[in-house]
Amino acid sequence: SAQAVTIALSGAGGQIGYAALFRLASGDLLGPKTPIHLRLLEIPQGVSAAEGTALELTDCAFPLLQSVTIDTDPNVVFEGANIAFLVGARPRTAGMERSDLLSANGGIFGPQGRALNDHAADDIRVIVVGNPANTNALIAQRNAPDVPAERFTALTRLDHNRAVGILAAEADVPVDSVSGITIWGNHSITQYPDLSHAIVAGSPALDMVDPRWARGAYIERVAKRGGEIIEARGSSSAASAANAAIDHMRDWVTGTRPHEWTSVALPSDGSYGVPNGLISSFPARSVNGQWEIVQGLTIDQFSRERIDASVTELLDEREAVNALGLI
Ligand code: NAX
Repeated sequence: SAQAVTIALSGAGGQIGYAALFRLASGDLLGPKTPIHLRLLEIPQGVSAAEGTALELTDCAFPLLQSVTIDTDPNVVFEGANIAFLVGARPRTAGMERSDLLSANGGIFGPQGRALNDHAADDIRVIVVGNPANTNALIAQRNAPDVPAERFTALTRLDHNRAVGILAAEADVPVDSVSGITIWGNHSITQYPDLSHAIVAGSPALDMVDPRWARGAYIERVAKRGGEIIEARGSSSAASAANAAIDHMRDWVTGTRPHEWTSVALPSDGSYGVPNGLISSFPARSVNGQWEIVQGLTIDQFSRERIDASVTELLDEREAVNALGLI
């Protein structure tokens, strides 16, 4: 069998952790030949729940699962990690200002970034799921100066998968007949799900669905899908979020399908006018284990305004964490 891979996951006692860990241990990420070590990070209040999950992992008797350990110290958990899912974060609670939220998360993602810098394996790949995901990823990345910046990404694949599913339902085609969708910008309400280049069953999406829907209700439905799930389920997206994080990491390691792209929040190289270094969602392909931003897409005025609005929000968040001394 292949060499064992060490996967670290923070927030292991939470609901996304519960939805992700069994799939990671069963081989959904790296296939049926790669042995897995799981390293679980929690805060003291979450350790017992993570221990329960670890007991259940034992009870699955997964052939690939070599070991599971739990710790509250990121320096211990990230030792030798090849892959890190940073899921645990400080949620916004009543009365919390945005600066309180950013500073509480800075207190998490700063130390985690330093721990990754000092202890992770040379090939470390990081995805941040915990919100505000893009800016938390930026904080971790800036605190890990010895790790190449492009190894830090944030999850917009859930938004992307939602955008695919909702378009396919509207056009009444199977999801694999849909391609060329992009989520731009921040994983927030300002995100821009863009159908300008999307294809539905071989034809431009904007010929297959009402273009007013595509640039109106559709954008809102995708951007507010998280709220729709909370209303229906009574708690936030968990299995779909775990699934998207695994899709993101699998594509990163093993490559996107030929002629297809996905959406990834990654450090900008200035493409499409997004300021350098900002962790913003782009159309991207994974080639030889590295994300490449899809180049040369035409951006019309509607798209330009939408992208700029979300990027402005990201710039504001960067400014705020900079002022707080977090980056
Ligand atoms: P839960 O509250 O169920 O679990 C979070 C877990 O993280 C808890 O067990 C908590 O003890 C732990 N935790 C908190 N701070 C930690 C730290 N410093 N180190 C290690 N563990 C820590 O939340 P869950 O539903 O699992 O969601 C986790 C995060 O994902 C939230 O921030 C949520 O907003 C975010 N989401 C992001 C999405 C995305 O598309 N980017 C979508 C899904 C999700 O809402």
